[in-house]
Parts: sequence; structure tokens; C-alpha cells
Amino acid sequence: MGKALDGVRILDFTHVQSGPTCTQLLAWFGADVIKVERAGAGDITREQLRDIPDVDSLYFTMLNHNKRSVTIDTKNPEGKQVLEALIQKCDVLVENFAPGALDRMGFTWERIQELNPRMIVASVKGFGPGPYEDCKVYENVAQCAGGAASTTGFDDGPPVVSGAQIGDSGTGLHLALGIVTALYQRTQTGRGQRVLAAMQDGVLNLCRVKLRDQQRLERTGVMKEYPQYPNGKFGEAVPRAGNASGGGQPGWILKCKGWETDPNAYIYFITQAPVWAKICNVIGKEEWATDPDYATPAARLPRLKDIFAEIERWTMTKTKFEAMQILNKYDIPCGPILSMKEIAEEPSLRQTGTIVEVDHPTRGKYLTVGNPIKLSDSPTEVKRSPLLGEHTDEVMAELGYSPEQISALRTAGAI
Ligand code: CAO
Repeated sequence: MGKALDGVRILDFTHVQSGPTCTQLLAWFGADVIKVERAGAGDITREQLRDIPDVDSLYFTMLNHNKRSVTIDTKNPEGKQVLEALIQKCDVLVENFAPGALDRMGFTWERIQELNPRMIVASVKGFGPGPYEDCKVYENVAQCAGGAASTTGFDDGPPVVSGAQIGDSGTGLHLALGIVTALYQRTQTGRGQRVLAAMQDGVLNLCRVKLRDQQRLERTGVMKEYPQYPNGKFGEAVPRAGNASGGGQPGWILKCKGWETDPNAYIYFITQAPVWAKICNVIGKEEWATDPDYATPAARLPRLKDIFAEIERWTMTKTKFEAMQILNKYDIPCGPILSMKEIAEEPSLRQTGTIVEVDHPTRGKYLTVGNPIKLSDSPTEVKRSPLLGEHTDEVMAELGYSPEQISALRTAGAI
């Protein structure tokens, strides 16, 4: 079966996490992704957080599946020529260098357009135009600058960053959408364009509900679904809401059987209004279904803390999986707090290809997260990440270089 992006060639000039997540998705959708790396060293993550000496790290392998790797010294004049040939051959150039690095290499937007007017140039940067546009940015900086950290954690503690890589992988996902959109527009205009996904913007997009709440707070001074209501205080900015649900259906994380020793023996429990009577039955508080102090969502809001304490008395008598099974029977929305170990061992995730075991020539077998986006006409086959420069000769030959030319460029240190 063909792939959705068959025939699309990506010049992948990305490194670390944000850019590579984007190009990995495009590769999974069938694009030919040619990763250009620094001769001799490669993407810095190849050697970061290594668990096996001299073997590409999991950090690298898990972000660079289905790509080809070529090594080019793009500061070497002959290396620049090779890059120019690649620019002429490819549809999209994706990069996430520090601001200005591509220009300093001599590959300004104008120069790229001269070489290939159809080229789409897609960039991840930490910030969009403004006071911080020249800054280098990593994941947690973006989480802080995009509003995630100030709204995550508990009211009586410091801001907290999330384990989910919303700054890096989140922005890579935004960029991938920008790229396929630009490819689609090119079918009409015949022209390339620039695509920018700033990490601050990507994080803020995912924190949209918090900007909603900022405006609600300014208008009313209080947000009744927040744990600060009714006894705590609201300030000028959206406070950290602990584990309260972001939506209109109050939720909280509750202890389950075994919580004393298992750090993940918890369940997320949502007191969804339509199933309130069923919740009351399950936890043995049938009278709450009709008691005017508890019967309506509005009446419950000032009592949420006590309500969750009562529900927790019930969840603590069950394991998170037992609780899940019972609650699901009544359509009560809830979710077990799954550890990474439990996720890694979950058979259904293996069956859907969301968790995949991959074999690597120097590492051996390892687990990775497969393509989370499933297309019925473009199934994903996860292939191992390339070794450094593994495809240099192959790609050079495709660009029309003879074996002698390739060997001369190698001697010159250009590749
Ligand atoms: N041949 C020769 N030189 C190369 C090369 C190649 N194949 N590939 C890259 N280089 C050079 C670049 O030209 C640049 O040189 P100059 O500084 O002289 O212009 C240099 O390598 C390094 O680029 P960098 O500044 O991007 O790398 P860094 O490690 O110092 O910074 C990072 C890393 C991520 C902070 C920065 O790239 C950045 O802010 N990127 C944008 C935001 C982003 O994506 N952040 C997420 C990272 S994942 O957490």
C-alpha cells in the first residue's frame, strides 16, 4: 500500500527533540526524510543520556525512525554545494537551529528561493518575533514562557513543568501540520513559503483554556471549579489548580488500594453531572442524589473537597483497575494513573502499533512510541533510526555524484 506523503522529499536539518519529532511524523506518513548531520558528530542527542557505551542513545533512536542520515559540513564551501544540490531536489527544509544559524550558513530565505522557489522552509524557534526572538530555548523554558508552568502544580507550591514534552514534541506536531498545509497550498500556487512554529506559541496554544480562565477571573474574581473556591483566595492571575479538571465537569485524583507503597495507585475521577446518581449509588451515598445540597452541579461546587474525600473513602477500598472496571459499568468517566512500566507492558498498545519493539544493529531491541496518528490508507511501519552518515553515499549518488567525486568530497572533509 502507498503512503500519504509518497514522493515528498524532506531535507531534515533538525536536531535534539522538537524538529526531529516533526520530521519523524512526516517520515511515518511516507516522506523521504534525509537528515543532514554534522560530519563526525551528528545530532548531539546521539550521545546524550546514553545507556549503552558508544551506541546511539534512546533519545536519538526514538526521535529519528524511518529517516536517512547524511553527514555534510555545511560550513565547508564544497559541503555548501552539496547542500545546495539537496535544496534543489527537496520539497521541504525543516530546521530548528538557534535563531540566525541558517542565515549565517549562507542559506537565507532569499538564497533558498533562488535555488528552489517551490521549497517550503519550516522552522521551530523558541519565540516568535519580539523581545526574546534571539534566545535559545529548550523544552522547559517554553513550558514556562508559554503559560504551562504558572498554571501547573498546587497553589501552595512553586510552578511545575509537565512530564509531557509539550514544548518540544508539541511544537514539532504544530510544525508538521504547518508543513502539510503549505504543501497543500503549493499545489495551488506552485510556490514554497516559510512556516514558523514558535515553542512559546505552541505551548500557549495547548494552554488555551488558561487564557480563557484569565479573562473569566478578571470579569468575576472567582472560578468556582478551582480548588481555591470557596475557602481559598484568587489573585490577579490564573492560579495553579492542582488536579482539578480543566473543563466543566469537576475531577480530582484519588487514592486507591495500595497507595501507601505504590506511587501510582491512584485514579482520576470525574463527577460528571449526568451520572451523579450512579456515583452516589456506587459509593453508598444514595441520599446525595436527592439532597438539595448535592443534587445539582451548582450546589456541589462549594463542597467538592468533601465530595472527593467521600469518593476516595470508596476508591481506597479498590485497586485502580478494580475501581475502573466498576465505574465503567456505570459510564462514570475515570482513568487509572498508569506508570510508564504499565504502559510499556500494555498488550493493547502493542497491538495498535502505539508501542513498537524495534531492532537496531548496535543497540539490539528497544521499545518506542509508534505513530499516534493512524491513517487507514497509509499504515505506519516503524523502521530503526539511521546510523550516523549511513546513507551519505546513497544520497550523494541520487544527487548525481560519481564514486570518485564522493571520495574526493570525503577527503576534503565536506562530507
Ligand atoms: N555542518 C556545520 N555546521 C553545522 C552543521 C553542519 N552539518 N549543522 C549545524 N551546524 C552549526 C550551525 O551552523 C550553528 O553554527 P553557528 O552558531 O556558528 O551559526 C551551530 O552548528 C549550532 O547550532 P545551534 O546554535 O542551533 O546549536 P546549540 O546546541 O548551541 O543550541 C538549541 C541548541 C536547541 C538551544 C538551539 O538550536 C535552539 O534554540 N533551537 C531553536 C529552538 C528549539 O528547537 N529548541 C528545542 C530543542 S529540543 O529541547
